[in-house]
Amino acid sequence: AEVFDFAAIQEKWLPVWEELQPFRAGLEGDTRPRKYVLDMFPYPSGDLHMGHAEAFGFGDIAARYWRHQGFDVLHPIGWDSFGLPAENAAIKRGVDPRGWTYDNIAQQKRSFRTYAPSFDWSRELHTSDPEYYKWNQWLFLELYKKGIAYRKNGNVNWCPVDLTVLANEQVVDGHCERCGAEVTKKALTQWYFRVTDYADRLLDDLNQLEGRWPSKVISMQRNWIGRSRGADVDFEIEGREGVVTVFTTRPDTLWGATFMVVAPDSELAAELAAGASDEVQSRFQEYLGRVKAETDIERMNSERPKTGVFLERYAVNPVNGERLPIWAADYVLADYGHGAIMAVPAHDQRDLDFARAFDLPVRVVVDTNAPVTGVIPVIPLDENGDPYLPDDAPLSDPAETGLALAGEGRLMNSGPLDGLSKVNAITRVIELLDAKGRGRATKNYRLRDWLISRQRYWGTPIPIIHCEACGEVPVPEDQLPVRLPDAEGLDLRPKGSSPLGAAEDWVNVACPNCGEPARRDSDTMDTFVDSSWYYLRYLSANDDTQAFDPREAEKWAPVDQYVGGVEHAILHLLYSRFITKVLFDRGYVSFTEPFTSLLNQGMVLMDGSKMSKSKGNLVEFASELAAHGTDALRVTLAFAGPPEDDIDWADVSPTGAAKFLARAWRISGEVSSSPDVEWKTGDRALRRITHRLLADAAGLAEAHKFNVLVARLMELVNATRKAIDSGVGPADAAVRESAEVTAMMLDLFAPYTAEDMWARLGYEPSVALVPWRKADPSLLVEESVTAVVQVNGKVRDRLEISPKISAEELEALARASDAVKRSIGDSEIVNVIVRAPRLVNIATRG
Ligand code: ANZ
Ligand code: ZN
Repeated sequence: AEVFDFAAIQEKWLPVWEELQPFRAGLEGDTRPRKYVLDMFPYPSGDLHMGHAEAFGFGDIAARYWRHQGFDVLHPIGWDSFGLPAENAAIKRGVDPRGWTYDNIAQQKRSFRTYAPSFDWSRELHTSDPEYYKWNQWLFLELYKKGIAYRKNGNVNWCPVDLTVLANEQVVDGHCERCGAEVTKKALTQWYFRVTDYADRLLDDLNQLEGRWPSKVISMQRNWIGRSRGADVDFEIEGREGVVTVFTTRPDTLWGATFMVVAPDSELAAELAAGASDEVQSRFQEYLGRVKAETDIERMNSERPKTGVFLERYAVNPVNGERLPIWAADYVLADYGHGAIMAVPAHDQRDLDFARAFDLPVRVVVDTNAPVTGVIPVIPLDENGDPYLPDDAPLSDPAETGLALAGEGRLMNSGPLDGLSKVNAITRVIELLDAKGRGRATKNYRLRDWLISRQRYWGTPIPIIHCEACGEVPVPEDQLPVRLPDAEGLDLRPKGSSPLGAAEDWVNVACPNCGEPARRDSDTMDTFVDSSWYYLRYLSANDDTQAFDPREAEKWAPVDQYVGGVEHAILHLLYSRFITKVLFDRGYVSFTEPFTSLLNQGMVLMDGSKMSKSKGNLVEFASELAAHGTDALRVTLAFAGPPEDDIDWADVSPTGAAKFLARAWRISGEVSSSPDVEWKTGDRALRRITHRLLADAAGLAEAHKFNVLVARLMELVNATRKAIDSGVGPADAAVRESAEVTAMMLDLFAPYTAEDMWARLGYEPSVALVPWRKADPSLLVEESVTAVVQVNGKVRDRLEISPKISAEELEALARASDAVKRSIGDSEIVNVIVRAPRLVNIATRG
């Protein structure tokens, strides 16, 4: 047989594509409808890895598919090239972070060139270019003008080893995500973006994304924003002017409050302690010292034994005048709600644990055994979250059982609320408090403002000048960009203040306002700022007059299909959504969500675990690419399973993929009819298979069932092979038709092979621009048969297939079925019996 030499084919077509530039988008006069397909841009740490191969492979399938469907597809590429790894490499190896970064970009570009995603290279961007970060600074100033960017002194997560501020999500179980050191708190003046002002919109607009984003990502965003509804209630403190406000989600339990707890690290605690006895004061100071070393995560851990200090002061319950002792305890956080709570031990587990530890009273005010009917029917849940039917058993006593009565019920021991259901009692008590001016309905969020300043070198300088007389002065727009000074001569080692502060020539400037000596802000921006709006910069990547052209945004944005890892499920997506809303409010864009549809690819694993150098199980992209070539690698990744699932490299077969490609390619060389054959003279059985695939392929591609599409292409190639060998022969029109359709569809997964097939079939490049063929309905009515797929004897799926299907094809289709995969789960396949075309039985173990 003819030798399929993937390397020769790659070498042949790369220069042709580079000459043709078939993937330039938005050319003048192009009237096609538009699609914007975007992959999360890579970070240039070393060469591309298998994760990139997978993600960019999927993104490219989408981009190529839409092009075949007649769209002008924008599929750009750039680099997220600021950030800590460059700086750490610089510190470790004494190299220049700039040089390190751009060398890596060059390496990744070389790999991309061979891997051949259909990028529009004319829009390439790097966030570390002054041409990019100039607009990052512009964006900062836009936010600053609106009061959305502001500076405040706060306690920040601090890594004592990396000597840097960490965002909440970089703290994993109280430890630094990067180095594993225990995270502490440090008081620093920092820049923030007021993302909390957008909390409601960030939450409510998630509804628009339902069904288009993975539901897991949507719920992670919801939890991160963490809205709770409840009430603020004002308490007076004996011997003190003014009120202390607490946030509660259960104002209905106000009559059950038996003490108050304040966060030890709040101003209120310090003030109250200052008025207490010397002994309490010193106990409080000692306790505060311990609490400061704790992380929020530890403090929120409900399993920890409760600790606290009684402050010898009393609050007054606004509804019944009762005196409530005030304690300082670490389970109340300073920066959630108001940093103080009313404790209702009978109905809140943390309060109950505390009350039992310090022998404080417990008063039941909700009869959780009373049936609740009424406007909203409520089914009570037991401690496992299962519904149970209330019985007549007496109420258990939380003080004795240690179990708070958190469920639904009717109010008791609560004056005017007695007998009401929880829901109605909440409404009623808020009315009562409102009338007295002692409380009001309110909402609270877990979301915090976005801390954007970093005391590091390799990032966008913050465009602010600090002047003794004028205060914070924004750098005038015509002086942007504020360029990053050379790293040479600067000590980049982390020390808690920015290395830029030592760049004397750079940091000392005249105040733009009064002309007196002033200093530049020496912090740089979190790189999540860079990536929050890059999708817009691609639209005007070469425009040096504006960040992006709103008219281009109108044409292309929002992104139709975004592809990237689930590790960005929270922050990158949240911040992009936030910045998009800010730009919407400022009139720069006409949409409020940046990414219409999102695909999270799974991970590439090895023997079931994450690949890493240290484990010695790293599958290198470069060596796989060299060994199997672009197309076999891409087909392997697409065929391995649904794109959302993890791929275990130990279970896949690039050699199998290469054999399939060779089979398809050989057919294109055997076709002996000319391009002007009449399709309708072709063999009907083969044409049926071709047209059934044409009928299904669009649906499969749009539902991201790429693995099934590949399996169907394999079926078509095998059927064509059989037709050639079994008398239909290579001159039959159906053989040409099948080969052409194969080339067109193979372009999604194997662009080189597809292009070469296309040329062998007598056409000009590029197959990437060939319009999608339409299925002929008269060929779709066919005697198909139903194959039954069983797993361990149980029917799991039924497949409509050709009666002529081969055993291997049937087995491949059966293994690609979602239902079958689900039922196999993690178990090992020990035997597969195939009786084509009727039955596949898969036996598993474990
Ligand atoms: C009284 C009460 C009674 C509460 C009851 C709950 C159950 P989420 O849902 O997370 O928003 N809380 C308020 N501020 C706090 C803080 N700074 N640190 C720790 N806990 C705080 O939780 C709201 C509830 O958490 C509030 O409602 C308050 O306790 C507590 F049967 O008030 B609750
Ligand atoms: Zn000044």
